[in-house]
Amino acid sequence: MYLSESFIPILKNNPSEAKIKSHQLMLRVGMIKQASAGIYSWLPLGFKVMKKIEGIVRQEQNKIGAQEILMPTIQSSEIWKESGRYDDYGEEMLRITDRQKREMLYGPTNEEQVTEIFRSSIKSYKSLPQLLYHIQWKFRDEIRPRFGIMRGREFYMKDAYSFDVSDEEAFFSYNKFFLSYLRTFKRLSLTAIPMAADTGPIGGNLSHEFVILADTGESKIFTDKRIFELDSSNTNLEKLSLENMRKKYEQFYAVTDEKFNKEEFEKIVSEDNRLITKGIEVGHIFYFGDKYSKAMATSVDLPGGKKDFVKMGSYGIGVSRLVGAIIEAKYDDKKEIMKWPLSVAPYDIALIPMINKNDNTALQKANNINLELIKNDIDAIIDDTDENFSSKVKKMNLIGAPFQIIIGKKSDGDLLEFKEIGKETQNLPLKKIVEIITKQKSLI
Ligand code: P5A
Repeated sequence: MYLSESFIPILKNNPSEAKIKSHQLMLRVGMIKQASAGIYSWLPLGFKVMKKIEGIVRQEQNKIGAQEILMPTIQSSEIWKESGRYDDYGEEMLRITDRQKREMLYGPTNEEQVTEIFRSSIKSYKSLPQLLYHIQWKFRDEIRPRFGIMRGREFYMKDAYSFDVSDEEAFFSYNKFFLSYLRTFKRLSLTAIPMAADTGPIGGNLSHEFVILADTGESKIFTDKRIFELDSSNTNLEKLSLENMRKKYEQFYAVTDEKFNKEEFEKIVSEDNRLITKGIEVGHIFYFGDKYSKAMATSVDLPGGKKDFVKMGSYGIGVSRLVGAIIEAKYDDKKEIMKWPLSVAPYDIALIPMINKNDNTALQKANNINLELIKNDIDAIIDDTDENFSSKVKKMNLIGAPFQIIIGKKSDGDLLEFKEIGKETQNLPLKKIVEIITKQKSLI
């Protein structure tokens, strides 16, 4: 893709309305455009990143046996009246009346809708467990939408729902999502810590928030530092392996402020290991047993002829928020250098030819390099403009492709000036460059 033909409206300076670096960068490089308070259009660069995040989230859901569906954004008030949340949800719910005067709403979450789907088809314990998810826009009329897409009113969420026959089986499902979340965030190059959390309007008494550390985060967290050293790569999807993994995490104190108890914290965690800081909530999982199934008369036949309400959990990932969360983690706003993890980068590599007015040999060379990259499934952006070198590099540093090739005076012969962002420049032949990128892509 040529930069001159792309829709990447880059601003010279940081927009003054943005208070945190992710919001600054997203506006600066034209990833999003505000439509109204807390509501955004996604422009090509931002949309590409969000879609890549969505793809990884989807793969990791599928790996634990969750099945994808798509529920609507607009829901009927009837099911919310059944669950009792129509009134409880209050002003955060956007209520709509259609032309027949029916009360509708823009879904803030889908526990009711998915329970309605489940109860119309599944009648027996033999069909359990069921793990269903969708990736869909949500609307919450947040009182203070802020920080761009971090706390939007309209936002993109992956929400999954589990249906089980007993508490024991339901914990098994809960633990599968727990593992899937650790794997998902790792593939996005984030260290997300599961923290015991409050359940708020979703309900239930077992819940973990997945939080990444960031000074600009809205969650205050209290934790034992040693939790950062844990690793779940040896865990498999067997019941016992999953239980042990969760125990491993739960042995360390890690809570959000609603669950914080100073006395307990100071008793359990030695001074050296205490960490009190801020973070961004990128995921949240809940177990609420029969809260919705009871209210919405959703039961299954058990062996022996009895019936019982199904046991449910729900599991959310903020897909649009993750775009901002990754920027908070990876953007050096002092040097104005963004380094997207290769797994979600809008482009794999930037080609920066030094173009003189009457000489387009460097651009020609960039085109030839690009043909070879395309053959190898490597997605490049080429700065084909005749701006000066330093402003070209500046722009590409903001766009944030993890690799760059500079095609200038020095690039005679086969060796190219190749740079992995954050590392020293190397002179390498194209074949070697392709090898390096292909290898890193295979590890995503
Ligand atoms: C779990 C899935 C739920 O809604 N019901 C279905 C449960 N949980 S949650 O914690 O309320 O939201 C899940 C994740 O969505 C992101 N999120 C937001 N992102 C951007 N703007 C918002 N206003 C917003 N609200 C929630 C968070 O990442 C949260 O963890």
